[in-house]
Order: sequence, then structure tokens, then C-alpha cells
Amino acid sequence: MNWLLSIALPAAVFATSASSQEQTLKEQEQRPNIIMIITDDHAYQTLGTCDKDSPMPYPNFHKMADEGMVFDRSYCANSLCGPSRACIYTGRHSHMNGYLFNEHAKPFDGSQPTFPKMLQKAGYQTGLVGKWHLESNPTGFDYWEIFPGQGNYFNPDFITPGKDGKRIVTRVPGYATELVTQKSIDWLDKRDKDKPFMLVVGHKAPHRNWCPSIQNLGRAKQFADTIDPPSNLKDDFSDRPDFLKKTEQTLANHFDVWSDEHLIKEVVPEDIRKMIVCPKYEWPMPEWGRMNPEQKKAWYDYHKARTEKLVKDIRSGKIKNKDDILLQRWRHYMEDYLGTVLSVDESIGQLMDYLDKNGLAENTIVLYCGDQGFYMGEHGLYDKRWIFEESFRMPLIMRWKGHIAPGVRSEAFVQEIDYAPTFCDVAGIATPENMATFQGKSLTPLFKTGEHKDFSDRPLYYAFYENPGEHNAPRHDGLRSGKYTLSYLWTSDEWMLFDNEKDPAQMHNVYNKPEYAEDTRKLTELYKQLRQTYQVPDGFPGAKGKLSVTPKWDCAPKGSNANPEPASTN
Ligand code: SGN
Ligand code: CA
Repeated sequence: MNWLLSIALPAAVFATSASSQEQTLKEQEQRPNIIMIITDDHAYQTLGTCDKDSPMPYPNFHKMADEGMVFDRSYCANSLCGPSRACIYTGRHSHMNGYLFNEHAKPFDGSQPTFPKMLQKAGYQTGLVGKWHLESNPTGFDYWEIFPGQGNYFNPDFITPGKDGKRIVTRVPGYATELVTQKSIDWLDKRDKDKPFMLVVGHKAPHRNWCPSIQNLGRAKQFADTIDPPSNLKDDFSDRPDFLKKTEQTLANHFDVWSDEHLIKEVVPEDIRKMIVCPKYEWPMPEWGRMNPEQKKAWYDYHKARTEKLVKDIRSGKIKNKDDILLQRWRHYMEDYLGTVLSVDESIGQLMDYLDKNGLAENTIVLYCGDQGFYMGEHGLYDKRWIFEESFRMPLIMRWKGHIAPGVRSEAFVQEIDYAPTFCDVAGIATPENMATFQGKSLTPLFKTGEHKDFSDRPLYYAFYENPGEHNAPRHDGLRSGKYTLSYLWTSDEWMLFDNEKDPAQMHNVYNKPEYAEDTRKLTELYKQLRQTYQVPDGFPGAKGKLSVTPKWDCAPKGSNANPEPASTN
């Protein structure tokens, strides 16, 4: 099947030379539908597309990967939910779309160009269900039904547009992942079948505080109890920038035993409480107040037994020191996280089944992604933010039967700013005007084999702005190129460089090592070039102080030395 041929046709729809109305209609029918399924904080380490990339099996992720392409070098642009999503919708880096951080941010400026707006203008019917997290009302969607902010797992609220710009908030009984799936399928069922569609399915899962559905409680336990922890679970943060020691996202010292680990307070005697709690991290379990009596009972019974087991193990000496407590905490964290992903796997299965059963598989491109990466205990951390691989890299699977080669794992360097131009390309609206607003590029050249010269060792720019902020990660930017990750920490004026081939766990900063001097010089030059190419304002992200930026979408590279495709360094 020549996918190029099949998607080259629709481009003609928008040219003035369409021969007849009948022809135009026929071509419009061929425009592919688009579904973007986006989860919140899904780690590629738990993707489930093969035996190697998850501690437990996820049959539907596995099947989707068999039928589509998995991108093993897919990266975000800013490892934080709102900013990352802004990059996805606009196809531009944070300093261009203006959404730099979650906290104290102005709402996303929805007047700027985005892929949903472009598709809507081109005649697609567009829908968005679930997580949005950009505060302002979504633009470019004919239909939207979103969570307020982060949303909730149990009996979540949904916002729909009311009259005069007002928002209608409705609490819906059920579990978030299942509700988002059902509402997405309902929208697909009710859509106008004569038009192509673009649907965003936005899951809350598996975001903190990692609450599996009631029926999935305990289903991940056998895996979490027997797998090996990451080699650097007890990372002491030596041999890297000092600022790392100030981070507040460690499992050992910044994890709440009640709301994050789901221990039941009244079961823990005072002497044991003192042993296990992280000072300053004692919060009520936020989902508890949302549950109905049956959900509460099931949740309580399950976690009471789990807490009693912990207390028993401490009393018997099976768990005897801080390291043992950390390991058990990590196992509880894994169990809850993996259990939460189970519902996402079910959702993928239901959505793919729907497409298959309704004859839509060949004419619908499905993109599955997270909104950034996540630490599953690597470096002793949870959460994301830092440019380390587990946070920078993010899951990406694309399925489009007959158009994207099935069962391929691509090593191409791709970034979330590429999704918007890809969608425009497959929809036949890769007009110069649309494409000039993007900083990413269409991934369609990869569809046949997963390889293409434009994407092999393509350098990728990263920036993180949220400091001050929760978890105290520094403002930093940097790049991924070839085997290297280079980063400048603006908050503390420190550089770090990792040789990912020799040191995949990123435990040693080689920035000042004489044997890396030449590569460091080249990479620093490349970093400057990338900043110029992407029009990063001088002094961004900056060390401290308020930052705000007005969105811009003239993405032609600026400056006499600007090179739109800087050569990578290996
Ligand atoms: C919440 C979480 C943080 C998380 C941010 C951002 N704390 O504030 O741990 O980093 O969201 O996440 S919580 O206790 O309220 O869950 S993001 O995915 O939206 O960027
Ligand atoms: Ca997120």
C-alpha cells in the first residue's frame, strides 16, 4: 500500500483546481480520521508494547504496537503537563506558544494557531473529551467535555460550554478512565458520518495519586512484588550538579504515605508512623471524599490489609531499616501505577475495537502518547520535570492500518511538536501557511519503515521553566543529540552532560572531563544554534523572576547564521 499516494490526493481538495464537485466530495471522504489518545504521566518504562517495556502485560498496548509503529526515541519539549500539551496542540516550543509552566500561568491563549483549529477550518468535525489542563476554554473543537484542572479518578466532574461563555460543571458517577472512553465512543457514534473527524481522548490516568479502579485493585500486585527496582533507586545525587540534592520529588523523602502510598492512618501505630512518614508530607487522600460508600468500603478494605501487612513486616523485622522501607514504598507505588494503567489498556482495547468493528481502522490514524515521561523510581524519583531520560522521553505509538508499517520500532528522533504538522499532513492541509506556524515537522516520511535521514540523530531542544514550583526542579534547558544529553541549569548556573551510551542511567556528569572536551564544545555550539533556530529569547528560561511571553507563530528561523536543521553531534 502506498500511503503517500493515498494521502497525496486530499491535498488537492484544497487547491482551486478541483475538477468537479463530485470529485471533491469523493476526495474529502478519503481524508483520514484522526484520534489522539493522550494520557497523563505515562512512563515509557511501563508502556506494555512488548515483554521488555513493562513489568506487567498490557494486551491492548501490545496489540496496538503489533498493528502500528512504536517510537523508541520520542521526546517531549517541556516535561510538565500543561506546557507539554500546549506544545502538542501548537506544534511549537513553550517560548513560542506562551504556556511556560502550570503554576501561576496565564491561561493558554487559544487565539493562536493549533492543529484542531486548522482541521476544524478544513471541514473536520472535532471533539475533545477528558483532560485538557490549559485552563482557558478549548478552541478548535466543535464539542468538548473536559475535566477541571487535573480532574479526579472517582466520580469526576466534567465541564461543558454553557451560554455566554459560562461553564457547566456536572459530576458524573464512575471511574474517570472508563467514563472518558465511553464518552469518546458516544461522540463517535453520534458524529456526522459524512465528514472526517478528529477526536482527542484525554485520560487523567496514570497521574498522581495513582488510583486504580476498584475492580483493578490488587491486579498488579504479583508483578510489583517480584520485579527488580531500578539500579539507581538509591541514587545519592553525587557526581552531578549540586542542585539535584535540593529536588523535592524523591520516594524516600517527599512521598506522602497516606495520599500517595495509600496507607490507612488508623492502622499505623505512632512509633511506626514516625519511622515511615516523610516530614512535611502528610496530606489527606484526595480521592477519598469523591468516593461513594461502596467504593470507599472496597478501597478501605484493600488498603487496610496492605497497611496491616506493612506493620506486621516492620514488627517482625522483615522490614528493618530505611532502605527496606524505601523498597516497600517503591513496590506500593509500582502496584498502584501499574494498576492505574490497566484501565488505560482496557480503554485502548475498546477504542481500537470500535474502529475495527465500524470499518474505520483503515481510514483512521490513531496516535497514542503520554504528555511527558515519568520516573518509576529511577534516581530515587517520582514525577518528571528534569531532563533525565525517563522524564524527557515519552511514549508514542501510531497505528493506521494499511498506511503505517505494522510491528516496527522506530529509532527516529521525534518530538511532540511533530504531531500537529503530521496531522495536517495526513489531512491534506500541509499548506505553506499552516506549516510555517510549526516548529516540528511531519512524521509521515517515517510511516513506511520507521527510518528517514531527516530524523536520524536529529537534535531535540528541551526547556523547563517551572521554578519556583512544586518539587523544586530548576529552570533548565538543553538538548538530546546522538548519544548525548546536554543541559544548562539556569537556576544554579551549572552544566551537565551525559554520555547515554556509556552511562544510560545518567549517573555521571562528564561536562568537565577532558576526554569529552571536543564533543562538549560541539554540543555547546549546537545548543546555541538550536536556541537560535527555535527563536528562544535571550536569557530564557532565566535563573529566577517572573517570565511571561506573548505567543508568536512566525516560525521561520531567524538570524544570519540560523540553520533550520543543525547537524547533530555524536
Ligand atoms: C500536581 C501533583 C504534582 C505534579 C503536578 C503537575 N501533586 O500538583 O506531583 O507534579 O500536579 O503534574 S498532587 O499531590 O496534587 O497530585 S502535571 O502532570 O499536571 O504536570
Ligand atoms: Ca502530565
